Amino acid sequence: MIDLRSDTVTKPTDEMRKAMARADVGDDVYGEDPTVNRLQDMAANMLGKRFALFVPSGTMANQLAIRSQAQPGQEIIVESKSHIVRYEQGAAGALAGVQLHWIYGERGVMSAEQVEAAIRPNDPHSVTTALICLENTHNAGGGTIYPLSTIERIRTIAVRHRIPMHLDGARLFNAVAATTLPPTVYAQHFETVSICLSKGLGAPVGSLLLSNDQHVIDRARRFRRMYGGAMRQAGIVAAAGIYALERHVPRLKTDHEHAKKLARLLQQIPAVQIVPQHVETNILIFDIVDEQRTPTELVTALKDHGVLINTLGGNTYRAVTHLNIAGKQIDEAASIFTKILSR
Ligand code: TLP
Repeated sequence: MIDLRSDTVTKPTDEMRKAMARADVGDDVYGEDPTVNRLQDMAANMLGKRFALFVPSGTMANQLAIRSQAQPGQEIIVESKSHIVRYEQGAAGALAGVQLHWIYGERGVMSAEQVEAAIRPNDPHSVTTALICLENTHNAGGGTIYPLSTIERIRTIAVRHRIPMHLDGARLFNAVAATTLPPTVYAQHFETVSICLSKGLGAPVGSLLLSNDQHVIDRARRFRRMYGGAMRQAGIVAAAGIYALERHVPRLKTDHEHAKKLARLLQQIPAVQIVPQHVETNILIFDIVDEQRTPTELVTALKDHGVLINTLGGNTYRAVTHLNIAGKQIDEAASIFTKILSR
């Protein structure tokens, strides 16, 4: 099966499993897991932040960033298709008590002007803006890399209004691999950054929340406990994260090449509408016009022939390349699409 549903489906490599089996562990609620501590230090160094907190998921990392920096009744600025808006089960409202002010970005990217216009006035009638959240790369936008110049412009506005910024960097290392900009160059503009080890980096579990602010990380640690995310001998999974950060960052370029190749091959199929230039990293978002089948039937037909993809609603679909997809499977996947869609 060529599983292009997500880069979350990757399985740990044998070497990664060996690193997990060898991991030295302790109780992380006491701060005594040496492998978790090493991962946190390593990630903090890579991102140029002083503190890091290991958490079970990207969703939790985002939610801890929100809960730790915004008060119930405040508002946060987010892009309309961001993971925080679409895929976190309304947690920002349910758990942090904040309301979302969402902006319709261009393939997930908000402009500085849009962000500035969304900041609430300092007026006793008005709700207050507590946090500005960006997502890089932007998942539902199609793996879009946030242009650094846009981040810088948004940052200037945020500083002027004294509003902290959070980066959902679940796939920050895809942006790093594609642009060759160091992660610190992105991270410096944000009070908090979340990164995921379980996406393109290929670890089975785990994310980190990073910040220079000890107070924010201390609060996040308390809320991690509240949300049920304080783990014990988590070094077993942290070891996979260390392995992934040490070995799997440069290879993300291969996933990007595969995604671009798949986009070019899919473009040749008349029923597929895709703009290959928009495929900047490992995510392809495209439309398929199929008069014969519903989206569910189409996905099932592809599955029956050995390709798995996700529907995003309407005629829109998503395919994601990753560690467990070999180059020849890109050609195979494209010919399966051609076969199914030419019937
Ligand atoms: N994304 C998943 C699904 O939840 C949609 C996927 O298959 O792409 N931020 C971003 C930008 C993400 O794409 C994801 C996961 C998360 C956060 C959440 O990570 P987890 O699944 O670890 O909670």
